[in-house]
Amino acid sequence: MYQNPSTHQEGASFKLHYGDMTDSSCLVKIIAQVRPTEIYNLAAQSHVKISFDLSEYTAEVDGVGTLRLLDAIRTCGLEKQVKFYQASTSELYGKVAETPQNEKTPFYPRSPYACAKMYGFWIVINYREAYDMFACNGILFNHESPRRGENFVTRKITRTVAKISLKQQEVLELGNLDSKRDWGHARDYVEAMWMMLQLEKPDDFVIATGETHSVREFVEESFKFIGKTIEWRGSGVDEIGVEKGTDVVRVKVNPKYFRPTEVDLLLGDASKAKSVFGWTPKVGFLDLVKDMMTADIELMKNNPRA
Ligand code: G4F
Repeated sequence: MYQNPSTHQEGASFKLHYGDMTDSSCLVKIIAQVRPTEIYNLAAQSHVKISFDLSEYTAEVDGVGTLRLLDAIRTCGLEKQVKFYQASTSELYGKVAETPQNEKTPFYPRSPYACAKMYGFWIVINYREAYDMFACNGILFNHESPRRGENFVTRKITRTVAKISLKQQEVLELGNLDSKRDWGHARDYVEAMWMMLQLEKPDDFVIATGETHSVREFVEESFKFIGKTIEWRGSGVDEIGVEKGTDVVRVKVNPKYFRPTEVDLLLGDASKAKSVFGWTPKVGFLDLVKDMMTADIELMKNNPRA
């Protein structure tokens, strides 16, 4: 089911239905028609910075939307047949109480997005306990791939660095270079979502790599991939990244990308997922950068306007 209306394709191995997380009756109709055995609730306004501008909408879709979907399952009388996956998030840890973060770490959300997801997290647990539903929270740390939206930091970096390598662009503008994330590959994380729903008993799990890297390191590794070394000069909003050997400015800080409240450091401990269903990530940080850079160079070569 999609958050926004999209096409309805006949004859494909999947079918897309029009749907909207703010419209209960359409959720009921789709579930009644499809009678699914598994539902993965990945629908969200998922951009943290945008959630400060669209705070009420984000609460509607990410928070109350989760409730609507759970209620739609009950309205269709399918609460004993459907297994439900909720895309919970490491953003719940926000201003972290401990490092690394695990399933027992207290939450301290730092954005309207994280506050909405906190409601989603708890309503899933409440419906699991109240109605004996098979409902799991996957507390996924950042997961990236060449399909990542272009306004998230990893993809913004790999797209721009790919354009710089092809001389289609000169400089990359970013916000906070020092924030640290536990970045994994989306392919590994989707497998973990599915594995959660194959368990005998529903539960909540952290999915993470157990490694953390700064935005600055992601930039450095992306430039390394195209054979350029970045040297940092200055500090704060005046910091720049210059290309070693040529002194061409390649990275600038633009405060418009700062958030009113930031999440400085995320690092997950996925040992529960490992011990309960044997999940470990296959793709490490450098291979993730490589995969995204390779795909974006190919994309920009074939379509410089992309
Ligand atoms: O890539 P980001 O926008 O991802 P963020 O905020 O960590 O959220 C993503 O991961 C969460 C899982 O933990 C999901 F729940 C959520 O839906 C989303 O998928 O930003 C990562 C970091 C932030 O600290 C941000 O301030 O990068 C910093 N950053 C620095 N410059 C930037 C930029 N982020 C963006 N989007 N754009 C910049 O220019």
